Amino acid sequence: MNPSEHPRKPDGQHNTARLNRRAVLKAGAAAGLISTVPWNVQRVQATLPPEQVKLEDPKSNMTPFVNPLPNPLAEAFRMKPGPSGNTYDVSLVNTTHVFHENDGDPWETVETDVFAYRDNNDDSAFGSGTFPGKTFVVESGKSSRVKYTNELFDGQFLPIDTTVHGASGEDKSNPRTVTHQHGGKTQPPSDGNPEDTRTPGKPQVMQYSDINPASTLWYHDHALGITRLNVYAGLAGFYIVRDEDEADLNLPSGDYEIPIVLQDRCFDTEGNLFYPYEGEDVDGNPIGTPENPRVPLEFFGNVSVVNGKVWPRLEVEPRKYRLRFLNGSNSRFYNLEIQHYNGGSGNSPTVHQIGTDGGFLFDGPETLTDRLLLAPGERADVVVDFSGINTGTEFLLHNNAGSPFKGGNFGGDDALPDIMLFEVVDSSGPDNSEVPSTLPASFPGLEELSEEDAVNVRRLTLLEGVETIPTTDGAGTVDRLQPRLGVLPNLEGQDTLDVAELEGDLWDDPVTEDPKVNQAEVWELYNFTEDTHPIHLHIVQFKILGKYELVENGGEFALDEFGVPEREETNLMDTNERGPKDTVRANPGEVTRILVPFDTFPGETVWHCHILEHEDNEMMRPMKVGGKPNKNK
Ligand SMILES: [Cu+2]
Repeated sequence: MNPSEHPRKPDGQHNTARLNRRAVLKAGAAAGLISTVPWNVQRVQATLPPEQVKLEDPKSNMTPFVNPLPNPLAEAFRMKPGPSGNTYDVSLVNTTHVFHENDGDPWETVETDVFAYRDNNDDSAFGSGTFPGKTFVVESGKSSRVKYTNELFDGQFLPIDTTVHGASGEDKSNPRTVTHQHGGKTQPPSDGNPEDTRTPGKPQVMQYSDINPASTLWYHDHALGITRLNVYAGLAGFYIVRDEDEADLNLPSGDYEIPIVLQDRCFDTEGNLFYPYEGEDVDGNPIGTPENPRVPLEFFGNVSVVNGKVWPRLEVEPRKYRLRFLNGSNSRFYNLEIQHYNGGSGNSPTVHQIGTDGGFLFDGPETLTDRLLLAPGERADVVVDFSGINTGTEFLLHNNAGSPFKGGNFGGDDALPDIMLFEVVDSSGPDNSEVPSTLPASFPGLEELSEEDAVNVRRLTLLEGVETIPTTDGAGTVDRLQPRLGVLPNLEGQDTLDVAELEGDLWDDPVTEDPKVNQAEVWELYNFTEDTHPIHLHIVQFKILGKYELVENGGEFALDEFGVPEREETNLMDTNERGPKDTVRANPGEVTRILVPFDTFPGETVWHCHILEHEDNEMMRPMKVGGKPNKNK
């Protein structure tokens, strides 16, 4: 279908300009001319209204479950290396993306301003920038080099809060960017440090060692104070590592292996991406104006966008599929189940989880009897077996995680329940793939690594502080909540802990986490807030030791004779968390204990909450591997 036949409604100059641009792209691609088109003169100025109106009933404009789900591992969707085979040339660009297309809908074609990674080695229209970004597919052990050039000359169209760290009014016309390889054991200069940013016109070369084993990594923007906006606008994609152990497993492959990135978005009444300009003060009153935006505490969208498409649909044969789930949302958690749609009945597919963030499960495949819970940043590698299911049967990928997620709030009105649809179609041939009975050790030694191997225990805190910021008219000040990390102080001699006395540390405070390379440490994450926070450590893969409820005493947390918070004995971690991890859900009122082998590269990097609204407002700390001497316990 030619998009110009179905202009997005309402019609207007804005819309026409976009469609013209897309037509130019298509014509250029057909003529093989894309690489010679001077991109800087094709720019379409963002003409967003000063105050956007959020679309409250998106399903009335966009019929769900009609957009085919793209496969980010399809040949056209892969980032193309240059002639040497391991160098990539990528530009970060303003472009447009079709989120939804359906003849007869009030919005037949939703074509929207986005940020995208453009593949400069791909002359096809597909190379001009996709949402999500094209997929890197690399072999473990072979290093690669990526040049990322910021070409976001049209600026940022989403509301910037200039009161959070790193952000300024300059980001509107000259948005900073830096690309982080999430989950990679990466040399810190190429890790994507939030302060190592580039402005439009500037390139940044990243050297990836790619020593990770077969795993579902991803890449996304990480610019200090505007990460949530850059990622929301489109700067995220898959980074798939392959190895021989994985190839020997005979897992579903080709068309039957599909990475799936779950994101939630809002649109405005014109079809633009909508991101709120309002946050709230400590009393819950809205703060922020279109001219002086304030970051929300979290962002939750009312539209499910999967692999860049609104409420998509995937036709599946009655056979096994390998689905690599990534929660790429800003704040939303997903608790997923594949359930019969529209009152259907009969067999349901079996779901076998084989991998976590950084590789295969330690204990072999696990057949899930419960839902699959994923926090922002987490991945799950699963084999879904649709065999024996009748043609025509439809299944909904259903979510029941509340927002904000507090560890156990399921099934409320604040979930985004509908994610995507599976429809079983006729088989095209036999399924020779397998669910393996055992899985290779992704990181030999990680499973066996024990607490006794650790040189120390760091006791770290997750807190809610209060910060004072200027009112939007500049005439006064207002207090708002600020999520923070910190170090648990020495509390020896106290019986209880009054959380209000803890202040935590800010991004600019001196480094306190200073592990040494090739030493293991236990990190205890004490979550004294009311929400679950996904804590992400850069450049490592760790294992979770356990999650334990903290003992409360008269409304305060009880301390033992050494001043350490007391914990219950029951380990609350899930069995499918036993695998290589780089992001862990730290639940409220619990201590989450992880064992981190810093068998990585020395240098300065970061750890943070992967709720992007938290990360952008101080819930992030520097970490220096191999820096200051360790104080052994
Ligand atoms: Cu958080």
